[in-house]
Amino acid sequence: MKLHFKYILRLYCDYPVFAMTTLWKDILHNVQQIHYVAPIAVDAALLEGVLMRTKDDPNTSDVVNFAPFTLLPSPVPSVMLEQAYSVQQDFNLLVDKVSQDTEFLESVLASTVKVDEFTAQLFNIYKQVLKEGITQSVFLGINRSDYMFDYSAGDSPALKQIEINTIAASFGGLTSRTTAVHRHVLNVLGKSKEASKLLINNPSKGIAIGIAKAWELYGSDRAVVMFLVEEAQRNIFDQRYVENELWMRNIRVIRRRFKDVFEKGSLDNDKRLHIDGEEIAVVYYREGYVPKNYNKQNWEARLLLEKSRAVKCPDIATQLAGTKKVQQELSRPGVLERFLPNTPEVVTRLRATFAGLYSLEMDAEGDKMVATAIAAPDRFVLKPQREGGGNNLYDDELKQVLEKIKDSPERTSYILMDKIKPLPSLNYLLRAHSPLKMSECVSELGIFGVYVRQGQDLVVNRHVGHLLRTKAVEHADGGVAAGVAVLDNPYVI
Ligand SMILES: Nc1ncnc2c1ncn2[C@@H]1O[C@H](COP(=O)(O)OP(=O)(O)O)[C@@H](O)[C@H]1O
Ligand SMILES: N[C@@H](CCC(=O)N[C@@H](CS)C(=O)NCC(=O)O)C(=O)O
Ligand SMILES: [Mg+2]
Repeated sequence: MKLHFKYILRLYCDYPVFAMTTLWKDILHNVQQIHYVAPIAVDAALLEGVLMRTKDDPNTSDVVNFAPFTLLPSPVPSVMLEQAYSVQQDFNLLVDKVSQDTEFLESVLASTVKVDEFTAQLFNIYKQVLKEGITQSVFLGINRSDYMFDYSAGDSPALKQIEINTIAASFGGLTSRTTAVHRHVLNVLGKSKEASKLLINNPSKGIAIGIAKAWELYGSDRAVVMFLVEEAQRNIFDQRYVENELWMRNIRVIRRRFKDVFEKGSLDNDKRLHIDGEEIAVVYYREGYVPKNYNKQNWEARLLLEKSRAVKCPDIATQLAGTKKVQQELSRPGVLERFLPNTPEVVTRLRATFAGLYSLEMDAEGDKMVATAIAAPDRFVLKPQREGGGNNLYDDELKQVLEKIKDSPERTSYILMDKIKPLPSLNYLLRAHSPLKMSECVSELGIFGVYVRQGQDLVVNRHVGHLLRTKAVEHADGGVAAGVAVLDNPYVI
């Protein structure tokens, strides 16, 4: 009897592993069927509007491609999805609190700003705004907390946060159209029962509702929302989904670049922001998170925006709150308690999602971690203060870089993180002009969070949907925008 119980328990515990590795087994190896259904999937994506402009022609919609996506939805254990959703409002609250703690941001980023020019520039703007006094009274956060499922401790997965994106958290629009694509693919494959299990998901609507609330609280019917957009606008359709939700609510949207703000933006006596005769209520940044987005004029434009009364999403402090260095410091004992006193259950929920994160400050603790990572580089990821994918260092490269900078303060521009070991599953990654082949893949789950604060009152705090991105295991790093990962949907197991 005892043995029997143990056997059942083991089977139960192994269930996610079993389901992760066997889902769609009957389809994946049927080459003829795959070749039949892949073009159907691509047409469905085009019909649904899962679109991206091309690399060669990023500023017209004359020729567009489907955005890359998986042929089949990928397995996601239900406990992982539930846990990720259940902690999102806590993360919203945390980011908002960190963004208001000047002393914390200053002390945590002190070494980083000495060696990282980009963080230093952002920090300078932050300081200038603080010095002049913050005129913005409504705050809007749109973030995405990203996770992978770690199987390094055995057969049951642990939800581990990769990072939280507090600026330009993307693909909430396109992903809301991918569910219909996978549903169609599964129906065509005779899996209508499975198709009906796919979750409804529309982050762009929740994001727009957040922007609309911030616009309303700004309190001027005539004012518009400004999307601050890139020079090369490949991902415009993802943005249009949010934009069109706002138009449907009778909120006018304009799209401008930093250059336009530099040339034509101005502040009035009340620090209200104006451009081309329009008053701006909300600035929604889809640009401004990497050094190459800035030249001298663009930095000036950023400063002007930050000085204004307009609701910036994010304001400069919230962008800084999303840095990797802050993420690492939040994992130190006692730090979460500083921001969330008297709510130990919230602290426990948040901390459970933290992977090992280590500082490389010029002290004994930093020395020890440098030596540990050089001795076992495959256990870690070395991360600079950058966003957008493709910046992290792994394995030999990690070792070489650490060996080079180990005695220099330059090492404090990085943080070190335990490497997550997800369980790979098989899929086909569909990308325009790429051959159809089966790949061993891993997925990253993101949950979108939206909050609005007026003065000290948090008037909105919600999770608004998810994004699953999947990449071939050969790539250690990189998202959809970087051309590595593709859009996906969770198939809950
Ligand atoms: N600790 C980790 N373990 C395994 N892979 C990781 C880890 N951290 C990051 N990655 C991979 O690197 C990618 C980029 O890292 P991330 O921290 O999200 O930086 P970015 O801001 O550039 O998106 C992730 O999407 C993930 O694929
Ligand atoms: N500028 C583009 C891309 C923005 C971008 O790369 N955002 C990052 C966060 S800073 C992201 O969410 N990337 C997801 C991915 O590329 O997979 C946009 O606004 O759509
Ligand atoms: Mg990322």
